[in-house]
Amino acid sequence: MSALSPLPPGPGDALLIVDIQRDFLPGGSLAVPFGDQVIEPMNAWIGRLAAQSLPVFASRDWHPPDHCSFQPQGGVWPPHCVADTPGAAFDPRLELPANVHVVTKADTSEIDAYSAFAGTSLHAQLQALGVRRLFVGGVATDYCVLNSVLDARRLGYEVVLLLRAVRAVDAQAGDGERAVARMRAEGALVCED
Ligand code: VGL
Ligand code: ZN
Repeated sequence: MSALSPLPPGPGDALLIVDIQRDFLPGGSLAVPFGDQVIEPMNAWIGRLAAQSLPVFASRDWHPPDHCSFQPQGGVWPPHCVADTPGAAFDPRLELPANVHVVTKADTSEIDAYSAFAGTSLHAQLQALGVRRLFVGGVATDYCVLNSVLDARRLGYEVVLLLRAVRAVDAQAGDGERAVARMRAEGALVCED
């Protein structure tokens, strides 16, 4: 594993915004506590990357109405992020650039996927753009952010976790903190800006 490069974003870097969708923010059907607090820091990071014309990716949970993760289907979550509904939309306060790369995941009934890499072309797109390091934030720290970061590390990307731009479900107290510790243990650098 190579040493982490210095922090300021530059060539070879990209931003991965994980699931900043209405259903995951306060007022949504699977609201992450204080999830709306990620928007301001994330907008600042979007500005930093976009100022250098670096690529910005935004993943979205995009479930069919009978998705296997939903409680009526025997899953653990209330229905959320049903494709093409208002709850699945990116939060309108998020200042996504016009050329954002949208990554749609978990869009078949039988398969759940927390990672933005699972069943998507994200890795191929990043490779095509020569991306080696990902700045990652969004929701939820203990589910989709965690699994996306672990996959990114397995695939050999350097990862900078944007601590101010993540919030956790915390189904069990401490889940978010344990997720951050796990990401650190797998080599993610944690940025507190
Ligand atoms: C997520 C729970 C269910 C997430 C997605 O984006 O973290 N969490 N589906
Ligand atoms: Zn989901």
